[in-house]
Amino acid sequence: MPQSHRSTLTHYLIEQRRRFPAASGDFNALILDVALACKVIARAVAYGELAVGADHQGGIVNVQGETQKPLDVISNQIFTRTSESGGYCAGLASEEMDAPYQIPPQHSRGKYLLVFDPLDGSSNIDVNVSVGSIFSVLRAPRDVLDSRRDVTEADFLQAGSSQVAAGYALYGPTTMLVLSVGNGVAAFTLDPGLGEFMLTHAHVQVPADTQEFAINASNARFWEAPVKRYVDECLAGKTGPRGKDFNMRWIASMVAEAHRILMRGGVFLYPRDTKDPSKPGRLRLLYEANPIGFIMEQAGGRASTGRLAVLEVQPAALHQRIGLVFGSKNEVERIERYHTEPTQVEFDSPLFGTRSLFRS
Ligand code: AFP
Repeated sequence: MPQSHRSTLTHYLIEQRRRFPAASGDFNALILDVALACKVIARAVAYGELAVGADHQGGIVNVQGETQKPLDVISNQIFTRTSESGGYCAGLASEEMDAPYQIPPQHSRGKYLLVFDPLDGSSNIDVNVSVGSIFSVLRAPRDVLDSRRDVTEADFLQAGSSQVAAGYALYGPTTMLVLSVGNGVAAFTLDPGLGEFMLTHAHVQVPADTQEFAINASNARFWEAPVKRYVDECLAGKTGPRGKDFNMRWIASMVAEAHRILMRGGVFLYPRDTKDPSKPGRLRLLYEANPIGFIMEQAGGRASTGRLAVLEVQPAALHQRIGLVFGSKNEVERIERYHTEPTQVEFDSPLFGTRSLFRS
């Protein structure tokens, strides 16, 4: 049932803009473009297999009879097309594109850089798990605006603390948009009848404590000692040093894990490990860690590499990967503390001690 008494995303943005009397309105318009892209992607995701059929050769075709592109490629096109024409962006960067995307000459250029992962979790879309789009808004450097030059990779290499806004859309049982414009976190639910994002969670706060953690345990043999210690203690539950039982979840769609943690607390780890020495982590700093880190910190949680706040990391490359731990503040701080303390095996752990399941 539509709930017209609720605020829309547009109302929320207008209210937030009152904090900046000199604002031009470009920022709000950019966020509304991003929200539009998310609505279009939500629809594409919702059609799933209904959007595809087989051609005479058995290939996969869409309803227009064209060869079907993977949904992450389609989502990238939707994000790009929706945000290039408004005149609010100086350039775009996407997890799906090797280099920064230049705003075509027929469109005017604006003062923001938009960074996005158009469809996070897409490798699991075949099994119908929740997936999402993650985005981050940065300011274009002054000389880009003055010279109107093309953007370069270096323009995007800004620490997460410089983000103007960040958010994600989650395509689950309902489509939600979660947004921070640097003044807390608000969550909106898409009313499919009205096509509007309605404010449903005005001040999202991550509980400081939790008894739920998320990690891909198949990587256990590659973890560093502080992570092993942390997980080991959680698994030991009431009988271990934590003195309480923990629950575990792993969806393999970070945006869905982030949403669960935002709604009820928890801690997520995709830490630096030794699996592939060329990749000091699985997740991307600019497209995943920074925007989710911004949201977590704005909701009273914490996001860290394990060693320092993720928002303080100076990016070195557009597609840089990084170890990431985020969620309930006290738990993330504990994991950071374990990275500074000498590792002690305090008890005979079922996972890593003498009775270890994962002994290397
Ligand atoms: P995809 O977008 O390629 O599906 O990757 C998803 C992801 O970056 C993140 O959303 C998950 O937490 C993580 O990968 C899952 O990785 P594992 O497959 O190693 O569990």
